[in-house]
Amino acid sequence: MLKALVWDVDGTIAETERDGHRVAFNQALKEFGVPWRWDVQTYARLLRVTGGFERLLFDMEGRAEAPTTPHERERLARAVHRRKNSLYASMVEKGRIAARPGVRRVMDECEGAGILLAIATTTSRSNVDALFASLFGAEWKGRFVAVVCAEDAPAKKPDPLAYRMALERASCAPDQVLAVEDSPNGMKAAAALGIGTLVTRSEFFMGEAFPQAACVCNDLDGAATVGQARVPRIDVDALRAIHAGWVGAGSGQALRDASEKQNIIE
Ligand code: XBP
Ligand code: MG
Repeated sequence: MLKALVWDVDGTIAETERDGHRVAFNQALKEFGVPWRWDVQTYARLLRVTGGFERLLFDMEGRAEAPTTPHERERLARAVHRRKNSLYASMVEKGRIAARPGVRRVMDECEGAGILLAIATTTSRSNVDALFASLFGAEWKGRFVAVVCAEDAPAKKPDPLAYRMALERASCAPDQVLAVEDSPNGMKAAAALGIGTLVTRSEFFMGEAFPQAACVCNDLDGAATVGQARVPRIDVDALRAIHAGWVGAGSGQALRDASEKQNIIE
């Protein structure tokens, strides 16, 4: 039985990256006198690195203008990242980021059907607080049985730690939940525990195939193939069918086995 829906945040709840985090990063870089900016193409490439701080550090490693010692790079990255989060929060508070299609509806329908809501994200807690207060109101926390952010799970996706903690806090087994994700790294994090994933491709990952997903759609209000059927949009019946198909086919166990085998080989 489907007990909970575990949501990713960036790219899944809202398109936060191109006009949110990226713009705030560029503003913070400017304020700190850092001479480079991230255009959309560069940011698309850097998004393969999860975590804003880690992304910045990764980018600095390839830049001649970056500080030379690892210690100095880390110090600058920390300061820029902190400022970026504060700029991002101000943008979000002004209502500049909207929820993706169908997100509010699916959350409401799940609550109506007794399906729990949880969050497993690699983004900072301050970003989740700002975004969710703006989208769902000041009382948003009461709607979620677990909210796992970067500070709780420092090993970022594709590491499964955020999902492991969300399951623990929601008192759920991997086969009692579905993850909702937008990116390959997010899907891999859920798959490592055998959790089935409904992928709602975000703008930077439209071209991805997501072979390990339980179901793939372009947004929750759009059509999707669930088992043999075509559904006009994702609703509670579709979520239950996706989940039942995933568990019934033993896909979770197969992925868990593959992931364990990979860990042994590595
Ligand atoms: C996406 C991320 C985050 C954001 C920026 O997380 O990788 O790094 O891009 O947020 P998810 P921070 O899709 O798991 O929500 O700067 O706070 O890391
Ligand atoms: Mg995401």
